[in-house]
Amino acid sequence: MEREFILLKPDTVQRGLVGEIIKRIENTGLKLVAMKFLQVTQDMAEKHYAVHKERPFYPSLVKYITSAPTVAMVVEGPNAVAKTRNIVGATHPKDATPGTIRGDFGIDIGRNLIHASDSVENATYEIGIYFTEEEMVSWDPIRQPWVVE
Ligand code: D4T
Repeated sequence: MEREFILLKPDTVQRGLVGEIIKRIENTGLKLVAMKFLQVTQDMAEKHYAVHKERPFYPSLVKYITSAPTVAMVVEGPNAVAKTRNIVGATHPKDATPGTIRGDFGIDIGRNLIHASDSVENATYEIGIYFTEEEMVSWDPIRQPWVVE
């Protein structure tokens, strides 16, 4: 069982695509365990993107992610990281396959709609920036036996 961290970025909220994108995540069968609507602070953005600190796009990335509200989510299930990254699509929307979120809704790498952690380790780190352990909801979706054998 894996936990994956997902952030619907400010462009998703500003464009009114929150419902559309959450629907795709829900449709996978992954279990929602936490969700909140929040404005990312400078401090959170610096922690989240610390790995990119020396990259030329870092200042604009931090400005973008803090520029309007976001939706943070945690989902859980077998292969949660790989499954989520697959439905998100390639980092640059121009390379993202049609049918993926970035492939269907994006054109610019600086407005790529959604973040999803690229490993279980990074998911754990990023969940810790956005949520407390107490905010993880323990529940059993009634559909679960029809989703996971
Ligand atoms: P995130 O982290 O947002 O899910 O994206 P990816 O995991 O797909 O991609 P990433 O970590 O390599 O990049 C983080 C973030 O930086 C933006 N970016 C990236 C950018 O604006 N210009 C660039 O050249 C790159 C490589 C987009 C995603």
